[in-house]
Amino acid sequence: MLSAEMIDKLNAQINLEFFSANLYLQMSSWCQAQSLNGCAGFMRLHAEEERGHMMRLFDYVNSTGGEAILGGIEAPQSSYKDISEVFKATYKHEQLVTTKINELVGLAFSTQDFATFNFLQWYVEEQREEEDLFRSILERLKLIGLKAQGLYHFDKEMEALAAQHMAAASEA
Ligand code: OFO
Repeated sequence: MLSAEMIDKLNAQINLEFFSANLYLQMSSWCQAQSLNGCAGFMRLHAEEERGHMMRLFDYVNSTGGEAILGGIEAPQSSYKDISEVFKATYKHEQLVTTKINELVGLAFSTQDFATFNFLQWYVEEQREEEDLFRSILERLKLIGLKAQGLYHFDKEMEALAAQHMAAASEA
């Protein structure tokens, strides 16, 4: 059985992952409205991945005799200046999620909750990958630029990246 404090913190993380899913889904809507369909598809796929992160936590809490509780979720930002602002926001958001995961790992370790400590290792690796992914997208965007032709290529690259992720997920 998990401590009450750990259940509360894991429930807060469930909500944060839900928020991440909504944030990326909203971004996909913004991208689609700008005719950046490759970016829209990538964000939509990422929103589904975030839902997976949420469900993994939800199932863990319930499997340990705790109760996963869904709280209110704040509305995500819906308008952006340009696509660069969108990806800067994703990178910043992933850094926040990493901080929260690290706090959970710290709590699990200091309270000798080694089952949760072990469970959280998947998130530690996932966050390293997520930060790396969004940082590399931002760097690519900087190189390609925001002018019409560059943007067209960037959008095509995002479409290919989403297809790659989908293929990798179906092999896993
Ligand atoms: Fe994007 O990793 Fe979950 O929130």
